[in-house]
Amino acid sequence: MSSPVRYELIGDIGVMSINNPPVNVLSHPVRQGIQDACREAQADSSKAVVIICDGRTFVAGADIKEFGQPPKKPFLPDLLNEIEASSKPMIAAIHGSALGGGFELCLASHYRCAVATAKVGLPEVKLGLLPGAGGTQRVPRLTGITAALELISSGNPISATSAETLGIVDRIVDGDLREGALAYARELIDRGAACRRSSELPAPDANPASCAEFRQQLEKRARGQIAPQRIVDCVEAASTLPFPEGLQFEREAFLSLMTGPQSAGLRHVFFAERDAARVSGIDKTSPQRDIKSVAVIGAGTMGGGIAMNFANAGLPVKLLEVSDDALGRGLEIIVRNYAGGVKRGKMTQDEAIARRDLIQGTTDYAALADVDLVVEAVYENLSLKQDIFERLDDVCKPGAILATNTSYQDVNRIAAVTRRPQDVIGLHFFSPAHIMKLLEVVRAAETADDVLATCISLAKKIGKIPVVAGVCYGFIGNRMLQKYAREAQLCLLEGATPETIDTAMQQWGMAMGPMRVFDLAGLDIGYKARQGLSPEERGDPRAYRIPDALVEMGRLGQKSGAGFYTYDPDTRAYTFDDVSKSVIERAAASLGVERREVDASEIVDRLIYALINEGINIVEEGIAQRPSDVDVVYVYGYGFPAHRGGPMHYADATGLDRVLERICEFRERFGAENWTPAPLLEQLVKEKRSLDSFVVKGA
Ligand code: T1G
Repeated sequence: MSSPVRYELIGDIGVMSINNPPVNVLSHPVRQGIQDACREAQADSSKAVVIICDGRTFVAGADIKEFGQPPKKPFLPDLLNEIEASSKPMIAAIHGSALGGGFELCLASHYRCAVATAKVGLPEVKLGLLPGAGGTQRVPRLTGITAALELISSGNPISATSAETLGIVDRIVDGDLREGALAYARELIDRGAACRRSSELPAPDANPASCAEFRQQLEKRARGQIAPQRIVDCVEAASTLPFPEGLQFEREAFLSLMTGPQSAGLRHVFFAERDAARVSGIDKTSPQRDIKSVAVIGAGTMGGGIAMNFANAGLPVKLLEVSDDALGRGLEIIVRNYAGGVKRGKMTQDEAIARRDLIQGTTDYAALADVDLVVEAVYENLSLKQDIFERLDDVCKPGAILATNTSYQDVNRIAAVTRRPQDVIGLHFFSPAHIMKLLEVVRAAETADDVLATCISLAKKIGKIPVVAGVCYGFIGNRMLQKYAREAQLCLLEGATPETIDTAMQQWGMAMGPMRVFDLAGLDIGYKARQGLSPEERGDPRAYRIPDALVEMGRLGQKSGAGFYTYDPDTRAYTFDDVSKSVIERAAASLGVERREVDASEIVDRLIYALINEGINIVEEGIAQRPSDVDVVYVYGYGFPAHRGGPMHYADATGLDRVLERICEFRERFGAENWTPAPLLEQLVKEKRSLDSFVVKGA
């Protein structure tokens, strides 16, 4: 099989071209090809060598799929040392994104040129890793400790021009990169430029204050994560150890992270996110409908955020409300959100204005006659939604996709009121809709394949991560959340406090404790949603005795100044007050619940294993296509710690036998009503299999 690396001589310049689509990762054949080309260049008549890539990007990193497999020589750090030791100047020519090992390849080269649109970065930390091929030793020598700490611990790519300012890119090339790189090589040869080796630069000045400050920042920003702290160790080592020892120090830290559970979790999420968009019977060649204009029904918080998503992607949006007042309020929210985006540096003022101008308000359904997609985002009431879909069925052109943003309602019953159920789908955004990346794409019984394919690719276009869900109460995420919330409320009744529950879950890794999440979302949302539910859909009545009591006394959560906690109107500082305490105690007394000490480990296991058990039921019923889809939903939609991989991955990592054992303990203590083990869990434990090995029928 031909090597993915070509080497040729153009006059007295060697050109090494890497071609390993789609993103030129440094798989073993690529590393071998680079080594062969580098050795050939040492012996030929070349006076300098350009390293360049075919396709859409420079090398995007090591091949993550190879991690965990027996390593094959040449190992990347050794290969890069060989590149750096070259007797002839090595010149990296960058386009697209030079990331991870790809950027380390550039750093081991003696010179670096790039087109202005290129980006460079070391995103290893986002995989629970750190640069393992010299990045933590070469970058500090080029930029100093502080800039290196920011670049490596954030994992965020920077522009070629920013990299030039930092001194890690030497030349910005206008026009064709290959031509520009050859001209730059010519210039270097003509001026007798030496092989400039980063490893031979003086060690950066130690900066213990900067290191200490980053350690503190990272404690908060990456709570519970190991890799960020190890990055500081390695960068610090660059100022205290000679290069070879620093490289060894980095290698040991990298290998320790690579074989640890946190990187396994983050790498799982990386691939799970991409797998989620795969639907059996649908692929990139499947027919799709053309979406050139969109309408959103409802200009509330959700509707406004949804409209922004499409405007941000350059699509004109008609935003419909029932009155000019409601429309005006909705458009004001959008203007405020864009102003916030400008203030946070997410966009320029001009970009904000251009996007805002793509959103046109209307109160007339006739204005929706020509749109290609409508997203209904009104209040969670089935009959209201059905009325709207009847009107849309009359007004919208044939072939328009009619989507509902419902969080819970039965999309089949919404589709049933139209004459075009094949055009109806659920697009469940998460609040705040213009920020949260998750999008549950709810496939109803009659949703056409091209409608589903269109919505999956449209989700990516608007920067969302699509996960396909079947129709059930709460789809994937909210159905699991109901069990998680149930256990939180029962722990509260039994003696835990909102603080002990929130602290336990946040220390375990959840972005926010459940009590604060409920207060933030508004206790009245659940209260109103429950009014229209059957007892079976409502679940354990004990689980909402407290929130119902709080709502009925006007404590709706943060928006009313008090819920489980009271909130300072200025600082939003929250405290657990006596009113809330007495509501809880009264509820427990009325239910005959004996109060006791509920420790953190019991809280964590009850809430997380409730999530896991329901997630496994969801997989078994085919509501989710695969277990990793459940992980994507909970990591991107509900703040589950990505370094634990998501509920399903965490269950596998814990051991399904251990999970089953603990659930059976809870069944003994709390009853089978809430704690019947998922049949699939029992089956997998019996067969000694993992969730990861389970493929949903027809997926
Ligand atoms: N390894 C293996 N496969 C990868 C990959 C990687 N590093 N990066 C992407 N892919 C696959 C991806 O799964 C998908 O596959 C296809 O390529 C297109 O990706 C030693 C240890 C480069 C910005 O973390 O950020 O180097 O779904 O859909 O949206 O110090 O891919 O088509 O089958 O994401 O245009 C460090 C990870 C690795 C970069 C392009 N590098 N990749 O985004 O396409 S560790 C990274 C990305 C490392 C060294 C360390 C993005 C992208 P499929 P895509 P995209």
